[in-house]
Amino acid sequence: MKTLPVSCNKDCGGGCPLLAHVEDGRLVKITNNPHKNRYMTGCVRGYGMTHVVYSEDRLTRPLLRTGPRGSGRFKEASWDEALGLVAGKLGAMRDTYGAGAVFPLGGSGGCVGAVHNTAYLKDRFFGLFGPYTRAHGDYSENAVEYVKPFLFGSAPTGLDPGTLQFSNFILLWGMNIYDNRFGCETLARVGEAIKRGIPVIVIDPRRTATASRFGTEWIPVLPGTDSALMAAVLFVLIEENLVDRTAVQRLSHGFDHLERYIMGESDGRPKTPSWAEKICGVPSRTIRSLARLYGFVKPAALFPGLSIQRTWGGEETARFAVALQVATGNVGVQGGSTGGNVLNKLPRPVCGTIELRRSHGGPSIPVYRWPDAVLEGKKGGFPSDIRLLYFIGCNYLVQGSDVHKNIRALEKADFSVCHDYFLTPTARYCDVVLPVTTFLEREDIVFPRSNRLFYSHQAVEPRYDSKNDYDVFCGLAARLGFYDRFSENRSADGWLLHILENSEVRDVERFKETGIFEGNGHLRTGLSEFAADPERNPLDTPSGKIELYSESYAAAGFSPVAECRVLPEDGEYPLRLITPHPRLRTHSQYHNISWFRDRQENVLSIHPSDAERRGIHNGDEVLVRSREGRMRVRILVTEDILPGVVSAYEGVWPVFDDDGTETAGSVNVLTSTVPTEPSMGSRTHSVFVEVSPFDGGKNVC
Ligand SMILES: Nc1nc2c(c(=O)[nH]1)N[C@H]1C(S)=C(S)[C@@H](COP(=O)(O)OP(=O)(O)OC[C@H]3O[C@@H](n4cnc5c(=O)[nH]c(N)nc54)[C@H](O)[C@@H]3O)O[C@H]1N2
Ligand SMILES: Nc1nc2c(c(=O)[nH]1)N[C@H]1C(S)=C(S)[C@@H](COP(=O)(O)OP(=O)(O)OC[C@H]3O[C@@H](n4cnc5c(=O)[nH]c(N)nc54)[C@H](O)[C@@H]3O)O[C@H]1N2
Ligand SMILES: [Mo]
Repeated sequence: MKTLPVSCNKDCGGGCPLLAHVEDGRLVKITNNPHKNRYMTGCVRGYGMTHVVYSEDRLTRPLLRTGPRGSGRFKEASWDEALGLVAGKLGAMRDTYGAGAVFPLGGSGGCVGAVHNTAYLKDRFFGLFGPYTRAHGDYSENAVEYVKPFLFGSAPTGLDPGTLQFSNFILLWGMNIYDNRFGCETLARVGEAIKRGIPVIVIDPRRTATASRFGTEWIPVLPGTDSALMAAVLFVLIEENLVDRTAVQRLSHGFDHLERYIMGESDGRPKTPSWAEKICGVPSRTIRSLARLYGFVKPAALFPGLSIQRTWGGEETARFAVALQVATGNVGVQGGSTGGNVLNKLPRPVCGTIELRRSHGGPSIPVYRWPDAVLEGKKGGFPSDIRLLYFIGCNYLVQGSDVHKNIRALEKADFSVCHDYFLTPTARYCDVVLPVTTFLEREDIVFPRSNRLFYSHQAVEPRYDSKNDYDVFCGLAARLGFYDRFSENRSADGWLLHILENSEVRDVERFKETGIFEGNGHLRTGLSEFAADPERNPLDTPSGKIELYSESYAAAGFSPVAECRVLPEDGEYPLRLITPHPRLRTHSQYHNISWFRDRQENVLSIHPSDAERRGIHNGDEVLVRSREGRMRVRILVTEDILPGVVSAYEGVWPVFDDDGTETAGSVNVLTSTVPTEPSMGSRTHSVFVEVSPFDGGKNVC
């Protein structure tokens, strides 16, 4: 038996230090890397990768479609035939319609590596191919990333989780650290804080495992209304003289404008707790005590979850979250936070990637609107007419909002390609499916969300006839005449060596042996230099400070200060649906693996009062309807969710019955591609639905 350090290379904010146990060339099990510190842990999705690598569903050879799209009818082909076909189509498309007809999508599937990184590889390949149509932004953090430059300029934000040892109060605002990964240390650090006896408040429409196991208090809030709650917390801070005026003065610009809005001087509506209660459902007493706690106890770390910005008006919650941290003097203070984003964006040890940095030059479309762009093209106001779809490291048929629309977009394309290791619903609709390796079948450097690098060894040989994404692109680049520029005449391992040679890592052997390279300092708080001396270390914003009032933001037609912006209620669809991330999947990954599927229930949670009103009992099958689609699912009646809210996890692979009703619980049949503006980002947590008992199909309208 040999053991090799590996690291889970998934889009889950983890990037965990693991150890592969290999016997006779076969992966036997995965455990934690013994060289990790005591706070780092892997999770079940990393330990369980053996089920993925050896799954019977693994794609074995390239597939060419023979039946209608989505039918699942394919024939096997050699790599030469498949690559020849794809390269031929790409070249012909570019010659006939221009590179703008080609639309590559994805890049999150295996996305935290230096070389085998579907985002970098896609951009590198298509960047050399020509001015293709690019999808910009992302599904995860679009709204917060959009507002950050207006607030902070280009300064990196975030904190090392070790700094939580200095916090005297932690506020998890729409964040579920128990089920979701945000780096591999956060959970243990918050756990330690709890043991110290500090308050940890969880603000979430659901009583999650985070709230029940880690929270000292759960504050349920109606989804998509956090901007009202935040405004009212600010109101109390102002009214009760709890604002740290010195910090506000030193660090920010425009608090006076925000204050006028909060106190109702600009619009005649003071944002009092009782005003907010009607919008967000949190009792005004609770709002007041939350504000007092946050105003008095320092330092306090406010973590704005990404969920609160994947809502209608998510830009506002992201801006308010920063205003709250400024107002309480917690910005850039150890134990406080810099809450631009919950994911640590602080620098990592010097280490390159295979990314090709150059300007793209082609048309660009917000990723949240990809199916609209395919379906509507220039006639619909989009910058290009798209004909060829290229999916790599994503399952957007399932994960993009409005599954029916996604299917129509895939049906409309002239040609489509997918790299994956399973025949996902997206791959099923493609013309060519190319089987690729998992992270355990190739060598890479992985970037965790901390000041470290992880080395991930190739633990086993690639299964069947699968190739690395890198080698697939090499094959296509060779056929299209730009192999030299794409590969720079290096193999994937050659790239790794090249990157290591130019990195901060001096002792490469030791790095490979332990799998962990420690950067300098793990107690960093973003913006700390600025906060310590804003005169000497100004931000690169117009005022040099955090801009709570921004003229340039207002140029997009929105308020220059954060404001309460909530999706108006919909009488026909009275329940608010949220679709959080599941513990036992990374989005849609693992859904097809029975070991995981059997342990992750796909149900719709509803409060007893809402169930009773609709004649629904626990365990019933129900019909969920939105303006976009219909879904059948089993119901879980529970007190662990706020009345008026229903919740089902994202990531189920859809199954349709004859009349188009989804029957497996794939929530994106219910969501909409109308984005939150101005960021044009995802609003999957702002969806209105109605739920009714399922009566065997008679109530389907
Ligand atoms: N196990 C696992 N971990 C993951 C992932 C995964 O798929 N599986 N995905 C990773 C990725 S790519 C991302 S982007 C992050 C996602 O991170 P988040 O966006 O933070 O995750 P969600 O599960 O959508 O939401 C977190 C919590 O917020 C609550 N919530 C939903 N809407 C609202 C709201 O309007 N207000 C408030 N206050 N709370 C709300 C949900 O009930 C949930 O408990 O997680 C990462 N980690
Ligand atoms: N309703 C709802 N929808 C959501 C969300 C939500 O909260 N609610 N969350 C959104 C968020 S935050 C995100 S990030 C997106 C995620 O959307 P996606 O990125 O589409 O999600 P995954 O299901 O993780 O799909 C990744 C695919 O890449 C494949 N893969 C893994 N590793 C590799 C590799 O190395 N190479 C290749 N070629 N393929 C690989 C996997 O098998 C999988 O099929 O979903 C979004 N969709
Ligand atoms: Mo995400």
